[in-house]
Amino acid sequence: MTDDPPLADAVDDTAADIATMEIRGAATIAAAAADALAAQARETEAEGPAAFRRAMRHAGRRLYDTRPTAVSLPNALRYTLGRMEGDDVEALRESVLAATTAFTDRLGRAQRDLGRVGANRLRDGDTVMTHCHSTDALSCVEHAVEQGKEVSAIVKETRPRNQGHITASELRDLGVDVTLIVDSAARRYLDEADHVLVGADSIAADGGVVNKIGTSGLAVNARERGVPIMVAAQTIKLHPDTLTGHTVEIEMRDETEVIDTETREGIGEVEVHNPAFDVTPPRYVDAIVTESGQFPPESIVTLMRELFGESADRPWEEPERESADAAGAPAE
Ligand code: RUB
Repeated sequence: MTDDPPLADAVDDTAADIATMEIRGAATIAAAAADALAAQARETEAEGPAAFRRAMRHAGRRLYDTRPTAVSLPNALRYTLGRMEGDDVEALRESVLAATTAFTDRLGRAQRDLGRVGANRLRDGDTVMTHCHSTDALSCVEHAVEQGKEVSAIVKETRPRNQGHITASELRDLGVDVTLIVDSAARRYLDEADHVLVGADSIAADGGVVNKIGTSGLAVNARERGVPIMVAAQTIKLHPDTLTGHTVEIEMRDETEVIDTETREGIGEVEVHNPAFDVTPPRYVDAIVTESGQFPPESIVTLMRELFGESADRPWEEPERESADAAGAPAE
């Protein structure tokens, strides 16, 4: 085994911030990963092209290992590391920097474009119910407001980490009237909502939507109440591995997010589970809004094939041949 090449501080810091959720939300995670890879490209003191590529792959693996559910992270790595090319270190460096810049621009553009599509679904005077904090979902409201529509929001607080507070604050900045509710009040307030509007961490090939825990229960209740469910998700949320039958790994987080140790000990011996995400089956979703237009969930697979083909590469992994060479294995 060889030692992995050193990582730029920005890579270690970003990975730690993603793991502890200082950096959170799928699109924000992707943008931070691209920035970290750019820092790695700038700072890598590789002597040759092979060493440079190894350093970039190591940075990719460090970032990849942080949170398993948000596919935007591996898709960001695919986009940037997949465009790494050149015969010398400087050419490789330039290619990564160009790719990270293009990726970040694309993220911003996609969010604005899907926001315009989502805004067209909202009418003047509508009320949306939100869950968690999604920059893609908020872009739809922002564009509706820009179109001169008055929009109100019922915001679920979203236990255990209360990302609804961030949503409430950002909606207030847009001038939207906000009513904050506890999660368990959602069904009661659905009668006052015209849309459920959520984001996504990953979208599976069958149109299943992986998003913050509680989204699926909200969607089932909304369907029962006749409230349409809109998912705002730029195409970086499409999970290419699901094309070949893989399932999306649901992240389980620390129990201390749910209950502090003292309170827990006061209760007695209990198990505490803290799944971060759940899967909403496609039959409960009315529309997935992307930068390429809106799709019924069942047809998202067409877009996924167009964008990723049939297979998803993993450019952060060591190619078998190269790692064997580096480990001193005899050449064939
Ligand atoms: C965030 C979450 C968001 C999606 C989409 O979960 O579920 O709805 O990530 O966000 P967490 P965006 O707080 O655990 O990261 O639209 O900003 O990509």
